[in-house]
Amino acid sequence: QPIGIFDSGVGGLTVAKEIKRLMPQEDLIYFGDTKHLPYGEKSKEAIVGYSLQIVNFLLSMNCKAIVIACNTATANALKEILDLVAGQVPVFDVINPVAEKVAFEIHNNVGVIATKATVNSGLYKKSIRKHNKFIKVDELATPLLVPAIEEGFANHPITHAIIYNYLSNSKLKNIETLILGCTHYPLLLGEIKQYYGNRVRVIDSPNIVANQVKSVLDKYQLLNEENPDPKYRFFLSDITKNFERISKKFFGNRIALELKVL
Ligand code: DGN
Repeated sequence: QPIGIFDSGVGGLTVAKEIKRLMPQEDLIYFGDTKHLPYGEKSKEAIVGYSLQIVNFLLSMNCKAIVIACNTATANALKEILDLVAGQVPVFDVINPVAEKVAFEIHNNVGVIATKATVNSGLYKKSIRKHNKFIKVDELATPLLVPAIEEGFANHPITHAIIYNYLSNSKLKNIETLILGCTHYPLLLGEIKQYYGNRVRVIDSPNIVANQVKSVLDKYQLLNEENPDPKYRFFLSDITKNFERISKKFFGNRIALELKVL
């Protein structure tokens, strides 16, 4: 049985890639809702509606676990997704495991950059401070980054200028740790690290999430023991050139893009 992973577009591939690296025997089904992206600008109702349709699809494909590889969907639809799944399979999100780790391991000022819908939910701050009241958390919406990445502008002077503009915002002035609160942003990791040098620690969210998936699946004996030829299927609600390019870069040429309009 495959692990089901979804995002609004290419961002969740950063999580899928880390899942593949840590669990190379697993079959994966990825759903990118390219027709409805960016989620970051949508209402909660719309994000819940899209997310539930995708989760139903992944369950119908017999997935043994669901990974919400999108912060915006986590921040707006996690509760509704958990209600829908009703314990049939484990559900993983990209905010809670990161918030927990930061709350226990970091003792300085933390910044979060994310989409508007994630920042408006305040979920990072709430989840971190639930575990550790003493951490100062500042969140900044950085909405231009997702469209820039989806348009193929990672590592390009345009994104460079946007990053510099956002990161010099006074809200992030005194941070020592930065959470990339959107699964698209690790695609800009090099440029973000270049801006900060060694001053700020950037959290590796895909690694934290993939480790949690691995340890829970292991605990429930749901990991594949022997699967020398794992299958990777990618369903998109709209097939885009950028998705094709990035997914090939991450997963090699053995991938098939399939159109699935929900
Ligand atoms: N990748 C999504 C996230 O982690 O929030 C957001 C992408 C979007 O649609 N704005």
